[in-house]
Amino acid sequence: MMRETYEARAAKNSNPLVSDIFRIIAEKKTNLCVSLDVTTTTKLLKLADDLGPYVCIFKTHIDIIDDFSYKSTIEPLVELSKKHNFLIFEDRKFADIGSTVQHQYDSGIYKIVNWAHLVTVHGVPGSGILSGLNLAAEPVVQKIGQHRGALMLAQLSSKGSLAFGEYTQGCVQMANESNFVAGFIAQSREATKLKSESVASRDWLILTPGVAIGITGDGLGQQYKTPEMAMERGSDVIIVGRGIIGDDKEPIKEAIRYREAAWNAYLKEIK
Ligand code: BMP
Repeated sequence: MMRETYEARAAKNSNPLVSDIFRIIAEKKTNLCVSLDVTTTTKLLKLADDLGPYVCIFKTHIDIIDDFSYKSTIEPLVELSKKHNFLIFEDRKFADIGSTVQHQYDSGIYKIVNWAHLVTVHGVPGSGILSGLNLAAEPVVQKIGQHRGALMLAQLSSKGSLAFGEYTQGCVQMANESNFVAGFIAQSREATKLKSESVASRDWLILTPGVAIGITGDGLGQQYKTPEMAMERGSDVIIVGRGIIGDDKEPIKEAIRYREAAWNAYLKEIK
């Protein structure tokens, strides 16, 4: 499919966080997000420093870090995000009522809202989930002057996922009614278009996980497509975990390879 450049979309987008992301992608010439699914702070920070130049966004699952502490895990990660100009995306997959997610977002040991520019959100509970998250984000946005936003899980990459069809459409409807949503986790842009379009669709940011080269699955339901396939389906940013940081990989070499594959696929499609 043909697409506009990231620069053009950055200039037009009314959501400042989405504009920032498109700008970083264009400046660093990378539409790669690496999923830092590791269980120690040392590994997390080493990968963030080594791969920082090659990514626009790092995705974390902060609750799998064995030796987590705000001071030794988050503070250096935030410093690295400034050093290498990447954004941080905590893949928290919020899925509760508004009041509960508000506290899950701003309290506890992780205090996610303080440091994660993006978080993932399920549509299952209804739109109160977005209102609750937004309530937690408002004071932080005011205080530190950074933007915050949600990516709704419109589709998942895993086999047998129940997120398709009417459910996906419901998520898009919910997203349309909230300024807190920056875009979607999805396997195709097409799925994030409303069938009954009464309001003009926003220029959503689409991130696509389940991307790897030369492997189709992981034996636990993950289903992989190549960077080219994800980009052909209208993705803006590919998310790669084990394809780059897996035990048998050389992360820098792989990050360069995936970045090139996704960036070349984008170059082929621009108007
Ligand atoms: P990997 O590339 O190693 O399979 O990792 C994929 C990452 O993306 C994981 O962190 C997983 O939680 C996340 N993810 C996914 O795989 N599919 C989805 O639909 C949504 C996700 O967040």
